[in-house]
Amino acid sequence: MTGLFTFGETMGLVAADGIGPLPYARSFSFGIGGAESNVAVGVARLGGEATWLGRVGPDATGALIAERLGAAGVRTLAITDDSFTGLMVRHRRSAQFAQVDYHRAGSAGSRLSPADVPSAELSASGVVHVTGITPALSETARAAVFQSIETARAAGVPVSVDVNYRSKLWSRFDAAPVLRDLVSRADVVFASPEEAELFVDPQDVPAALAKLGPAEVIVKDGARGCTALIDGERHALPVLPVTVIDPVGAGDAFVAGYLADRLAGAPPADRLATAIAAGAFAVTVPGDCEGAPTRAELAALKGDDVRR
Ligand code: KDG
Repeated sequence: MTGLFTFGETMGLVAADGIGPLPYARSFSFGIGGAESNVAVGVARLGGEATWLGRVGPDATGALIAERLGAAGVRTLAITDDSFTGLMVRHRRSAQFAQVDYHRAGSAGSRLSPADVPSAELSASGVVHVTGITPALSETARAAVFQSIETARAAGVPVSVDVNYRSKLWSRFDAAPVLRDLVSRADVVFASPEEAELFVDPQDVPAALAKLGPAEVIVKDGARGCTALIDGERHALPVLPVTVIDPVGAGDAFVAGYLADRLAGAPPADRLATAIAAGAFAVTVPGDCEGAPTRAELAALKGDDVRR
């Protein structure tokens, strides 16, 4: 296998339709969401091979996760656990700002453990992608992340890390040393400036992250685009002008764009251009992974007209 291998918690997503405070929401949509599976969906939509592994509960939401990811073309290794599938309740306070409540403590997804992750599969993949969310879920989930990184490194498989700090899961104080450790073991790192500043000097974030070890550092800066330091070379790209409907999932689509192109052997400048375009496409559609584009859709967007 030469594709992406990723694992983490995917949850049911109850999302208020429209924009405004939750008490005024008149209707809700039910879907799925999880940073790692969003990336897997993004890679699959772009024509890459992607495998996602995670624990789900013996409930309808767990079945929905397996079904949706499979339908999106992701090879899905869903392990059924005795506990429930976690849930998120999300509403958009404004077009740019989403608020989420988690119902996931003790969930199936949080009970992931090192024995769940098959070393042979992971070692045969083209890239292993993990996030800073999983180590915040439980001791066993944290161990699964660090053990998988060691297995990948021993097999010469590149490790990609999206820092993804979630303040509702752990404090800055608890997160900082773990996230720093994670980054120092990665080959490819994605972070926002705010996330990076939890554990590196804010003066020159790409350089400070690269100093920890990764050869490919990509700083996602929302509406300001991205900066990167890849194999010693600096890059900066602005965002593409699109109408923002829902910013959630844009970061994951960005990561998927970069990794899909990396797996396909594209040079850094092309990977970043695809990442920016995939992120732009994602914000034009409500939902976590629904907006991840295909190659044909990206080509239309690069022509600067998302309506084609
Ligand atoms: O990137 C979007 C994710 O934040 C969302 O799907 C939820 O994975 C998630 C998490 O744990 O916060």
